[in-house]
Amino acid sequence: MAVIKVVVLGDTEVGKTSFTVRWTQGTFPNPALLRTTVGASFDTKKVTLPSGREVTLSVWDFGGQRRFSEALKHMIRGAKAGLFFFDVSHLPSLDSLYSYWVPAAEEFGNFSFEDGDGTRFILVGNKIDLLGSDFSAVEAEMRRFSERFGTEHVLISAKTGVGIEALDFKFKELLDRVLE
Ligand code: G3D
Ligand code: MG
Repeated sequence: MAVIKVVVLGDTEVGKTSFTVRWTQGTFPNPALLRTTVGASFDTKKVTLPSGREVTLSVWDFGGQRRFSEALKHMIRGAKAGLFFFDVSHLPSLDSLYSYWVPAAEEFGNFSFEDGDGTRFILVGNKIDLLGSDFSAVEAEMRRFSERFGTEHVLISAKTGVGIEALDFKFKELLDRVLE
């Protein structure tokens, strides 16, 4: 079965590990475990795509600080698709996607957003459980990102699980398109 490398990119503390664990194992991780993430780690997940095709995802979650750029380079190289993660209750983490994580994907992963590689990524706004009921401002910001880079976007809470099923489905559709 084909193994597809997937990267989860974004600042520390935005919830990448919480999401990855929940997505691949179905549980919200114990906080004590989160702190042990050092460098990059990966989990695998067998999925059936909407087309019926079966693939194994190796989901790479970058746990290090930006300064560990050698590890980051290694992690991004060879990835076919990914998620750009930010914390909706802390918008500087969205700015970091523009200033650091998108350029890192272009430099280390040979993705070109000008040439349409945005279709290989989904922008994920995490922690909507902290946001109250008015998502319009953050949705406007997410649309702006998506229009610029050609991604799709979703709102989730890795903590409550809201939105994860929708993200899972969108991502499988994405994989069917990019693996053709
Ligand atoms: P990272 O892997 O991107 O660095 P983590 O982020 O998954 O380690 O999560 C960072 C902190 O955010 C953790 O809290 C985690 O429990 C919390 N978190 C992750 N996702 C959500 C979410 O959807 N909602 C809320 N409210 N919190 C979330 P601690 O306190 O353990 O540092
Ligand atoms: Mg982490």
